[in-house]
Amino acid sequence: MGFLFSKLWGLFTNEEHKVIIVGLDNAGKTTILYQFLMNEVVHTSPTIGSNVEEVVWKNIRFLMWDIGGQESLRSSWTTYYNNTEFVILVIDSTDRERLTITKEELYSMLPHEDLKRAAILVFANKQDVKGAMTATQISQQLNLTSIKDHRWHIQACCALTGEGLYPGLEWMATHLKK
Ligand code: G3D
Ligand code: MG
Repeated sequence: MGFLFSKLWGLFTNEEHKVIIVGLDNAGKTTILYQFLMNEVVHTSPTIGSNVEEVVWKNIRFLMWDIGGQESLRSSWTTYYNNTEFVILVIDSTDRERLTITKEELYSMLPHEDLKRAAILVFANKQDVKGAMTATQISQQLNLTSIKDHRWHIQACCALTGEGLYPGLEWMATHLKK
């Protein structure tokens, strides 16, 4: 009964699905968020604090939080976790040196109580840059196949052109919390 009610309630209210966009500074988080909003490249400056925008796609409403990625801000990520349905982890595929930091951040997030039911979408961004790591290489480095308690998916993309971003959204649309 409670389940049916919440289902119906969701239909009537056209509920929002909460998404947090995380990743190191300079990965392309803000560029991705604004691509979703207006399909054009915007000039970003390093995010201080967070940006939040509603992205509507195929009648699904996503509330997307773009959280600043500088080291000093990463400890505050947890304050955004509550009710999160999707974590979008954005990776600068040219940044080989800091991939291990991303890995540490990822594995410290996953066990968090508020993210227990969240699905993880990894964007292997900046694929337009020559020599960028492929999604497969990043997947191996991050050892994604070891993640058994969260649904996850990795998608190669280029935030500047938007290529790959909508296939990512498509995956999210098929993995909404039931
Ligand atoms: P952040 O919000 O994760 O910190 P930004 O990252 O969205 O601010 O992007 C950081 C820089 O990377 C920006 O460059 C942005 O234009 C660039 N960028 C984002 N996505 C891509 C991509 O797919 N390909 C390439 N080549 N660059 C990308 P600037 O020069 O404005 O700092
Ligand atoms: Mg930013």
